[in-house]
Amino acid sequence: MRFFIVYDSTHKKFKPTRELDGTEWRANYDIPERLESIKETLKSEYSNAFVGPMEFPESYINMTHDVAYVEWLKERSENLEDGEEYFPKVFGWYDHCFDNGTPLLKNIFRYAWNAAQCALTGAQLLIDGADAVYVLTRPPGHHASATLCGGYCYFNNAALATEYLVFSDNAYVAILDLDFHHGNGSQAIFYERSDVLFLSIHGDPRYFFPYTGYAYEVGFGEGKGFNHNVPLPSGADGRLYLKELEMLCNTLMRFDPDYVVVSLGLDTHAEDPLGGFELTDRDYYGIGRVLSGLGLPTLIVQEGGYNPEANARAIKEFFKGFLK
Ligand code: Q9C
Ligand code: ZN
Repeated sequence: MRFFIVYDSTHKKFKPTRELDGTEWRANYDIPERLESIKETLKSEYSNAFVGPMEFPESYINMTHDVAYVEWLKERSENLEDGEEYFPKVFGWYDHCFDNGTPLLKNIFRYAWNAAQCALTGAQLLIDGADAVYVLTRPPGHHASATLCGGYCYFNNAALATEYLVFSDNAYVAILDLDFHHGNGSQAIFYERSDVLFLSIHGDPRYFFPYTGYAYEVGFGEGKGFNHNVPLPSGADGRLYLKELEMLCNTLMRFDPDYVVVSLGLDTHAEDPLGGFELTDRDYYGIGRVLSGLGLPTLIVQEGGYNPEANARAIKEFFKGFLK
């Protein structure tokens, strides 16, 4: 098995401190430790698999994101003071953001682009013949659409990697989004496409952020039938989750993709402070087994997961199963 882990320590300098939840300020959960704990665990078992990111032309961002959005992010990014946190205004798309939980900090453009380049590196490694690549990066990406940031996401890392595979390798790609939250950005980006299949399991949109991901969202036009949402109730456990995952994987195999891009959130863990599922460490072993059973070149992109200790245990089990 040719397996790589793409990691870059730049993310440690990105330290958002708070977010607005309704009218209440609370701690921002996208902290460096949530990734560092994963890195430490994987370093002890797979240190030879670690590689750094390659460099790509900045224009590649526009495979997925609108020029005006990128310019806005860059302008804000350059003009903020050190330590200043700007909360985009969400009224009337005055800013390019859909929630109050996604602060802009000085150099946010650089941090977001760095994460995206890690994902593009993963895609390039797959094109070069790797069997699997894990992109261990933050900020996450799956809530970001062509024109909006939100849900801690600025550039859609998984979508950029997907576009890169499509354009560079003429590929058909299936995106399997396993973060607790619905990947509204990824869904929006590929909603009218039939060359990219989007599949997602997530918390019930009636109660959980980002309040989308109903089963009736099935794609549009060319893309009709190429979008599958599986919302699960609060308290969903590993048994239910794995059953639904296996069914979704049958749909995936019928699509017959060249590559699979997994948006892997570990916020499905019972001990996660944001997610509402009840998965245990051992369930991630099962998820790893199911994904390796697909037998396809796989890019695993890190998304959410906000309990550093639980993240480390979950990822260890995941790769025990996946690389078995
Ligand atoms: N005021 C990911 O797991 N925060 N993002 C809502 C709104 C939602 C999670 C706060 C958390 C987003 C990638
Ligand atoms: Zn999430």
